[in-house]
Amino acid sequence: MTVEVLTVETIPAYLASRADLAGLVDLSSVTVQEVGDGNLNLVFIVTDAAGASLVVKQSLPYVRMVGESWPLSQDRILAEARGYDAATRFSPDTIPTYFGLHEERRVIVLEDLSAGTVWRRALNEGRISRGAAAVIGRHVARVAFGTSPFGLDSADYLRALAVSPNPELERITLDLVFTDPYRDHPDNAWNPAIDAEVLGLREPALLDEVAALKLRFQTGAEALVHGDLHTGSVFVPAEGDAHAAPAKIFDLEFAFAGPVGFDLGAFFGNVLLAQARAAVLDRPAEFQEWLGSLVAEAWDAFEAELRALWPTRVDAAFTDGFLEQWLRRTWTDAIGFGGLKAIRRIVGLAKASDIESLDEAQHVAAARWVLGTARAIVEGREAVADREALAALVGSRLAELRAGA
Ligand code: SR1
Ligand code: MG
Repeated sequence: MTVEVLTVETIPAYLASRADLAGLVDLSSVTVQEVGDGNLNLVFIVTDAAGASLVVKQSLPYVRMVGESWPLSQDRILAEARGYDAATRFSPDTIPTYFGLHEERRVIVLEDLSAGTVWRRALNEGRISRGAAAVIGRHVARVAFGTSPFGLDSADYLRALAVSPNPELERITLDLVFTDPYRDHPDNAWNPAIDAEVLGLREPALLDEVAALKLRFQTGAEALVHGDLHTGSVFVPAEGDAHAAPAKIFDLEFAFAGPVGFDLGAFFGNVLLAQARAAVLDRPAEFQEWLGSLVAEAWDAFEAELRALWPTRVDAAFTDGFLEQWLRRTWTDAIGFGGLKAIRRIVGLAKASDIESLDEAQHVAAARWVLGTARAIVEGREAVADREALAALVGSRLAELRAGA
């Protein structure tokens, strides 16, 4: 089914037809801007003369970054709505206020957070955002617990699984993260100076690990996960705004029933990109040290929240000893997925501005470093037992990058 696409001109009449939204903005004085700068959707910010505002998001019948030649069902907004429903229930303070789904128009309406900054941009500018990584950890733990067999009885978990398909977007992730960077594909592109590193990604030792992680992604339906939790899916406060929440997570259209480590990994992989950028730009030591603390901050918050929720689990057969096993497994998954999430942003479609906006010499050095470091993490992840071991691995490689810069 394809529904009529909204425009800046049609938004006021559309909102006027939504009695459930009456009073959120004064429709007699609104201005509308289309601000979607992501890869997939339309995003409108609607602001009235008094400054009240909201966001209207509609899925397009194709992939925005490519165009109508890549059709994509507008049903993905239903997956995003399920993601917001779950997050609203289990972690309302880590997402924008969600005003609900209008299924017939494939539209969701959200609190406008645009007074803040997308975290990737803040990182690119060298800004420190304290507490944001902990928000990610807490959010992942709460939604994971609430939507998994830890928080749901078995029948509810199975029912939730049955109504949580997101096959088209899962397919995009399977292709872009787990498949295309490791073979010839027309959407791949890289600077020829890193040919050797890119072609090295096709060595069997790595391909075997990519395969294991791909199967884990496809079959590890532990909980409803965000599915695309990179630093472009997080708002942090504008510089100097001491009153705003430390971070809010948005863009849940890739939500699916998957392994909990996938969301943490998405964040970890993007921290790696930010670290490479900061090193080649010789950012101040305080900023680089803070970047080096983000994985631990997110993981510690995740673990603490999970441990706090554990006594409320619905099934005592999940023993305390099993929790230790599960946390270890989730850590290993997370760093593996993180490595692959970093690699895809260097080689495949949909690259990251952290690396793309560098000048050529810096770009080459950073991209080469990301590939080598990500590969070492993926291949060695069983031995990278905890956040200290990961920090040591990344830290020693960063020292080499800085020495060569
Ligand atoms: C075709 S969509 C490309 C990418 O944009 C999203 O942010 C996801 O990361 C996806 O892989
Ligand atoms: Mg997105």
